[in-house]
Amino acid sequence: MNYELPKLPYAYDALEPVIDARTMELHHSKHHATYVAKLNEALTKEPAWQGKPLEELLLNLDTLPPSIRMAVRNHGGGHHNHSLFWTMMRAARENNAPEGALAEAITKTFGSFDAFKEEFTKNALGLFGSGWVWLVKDVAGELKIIANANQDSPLMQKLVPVLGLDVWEHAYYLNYQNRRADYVAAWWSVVNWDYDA
Ligand code: MN3
Repeated sequence: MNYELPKLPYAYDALEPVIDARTMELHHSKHHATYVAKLNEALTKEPAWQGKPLEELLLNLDTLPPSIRMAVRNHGGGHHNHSLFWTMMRAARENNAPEGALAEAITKTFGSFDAFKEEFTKNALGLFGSGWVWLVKDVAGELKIIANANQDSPLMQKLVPVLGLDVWEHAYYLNYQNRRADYVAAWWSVVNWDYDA
């Protein structure tokens, strides 16, 4: 069984003007599709590992055969990260903020929603090169913010992704060029806080 590129839960232009349709189309149909294709290609070398849930591979990266370990890390991580990313966004809303238990946990952990956004943004702007910033839950259920290089998945650190932001240039360069700060600031309005981690 091969992994498949998931359909977006909305149209390519649904996140405009925060993320433009062309960026979404390239990001999904080229970048994400390539991670899926390369993951499938790599796994043909180790048929015993084909068809397993991707989460299982990422959680147990160290136990994979060396012949596929790096491909699963990069392309499997890329496939999993992007699959989450699409569902963690929705059409822009004003005053977009979490509610309920997640809102309470964020306030308890970071002091306030604004303080959380500030800390998350600091990580996004401070990440050198390509990678992702994540709000995650650890094994004790505590929230924290991490910045991972490349396509490393929080699952590799036994952390549960709650919210992720792709800060690779391909995620924003067409619209924002080098202005990563503007991309991050605008992105808060398209976060899907109803995503269920
Ligand atoms: Mn990407």
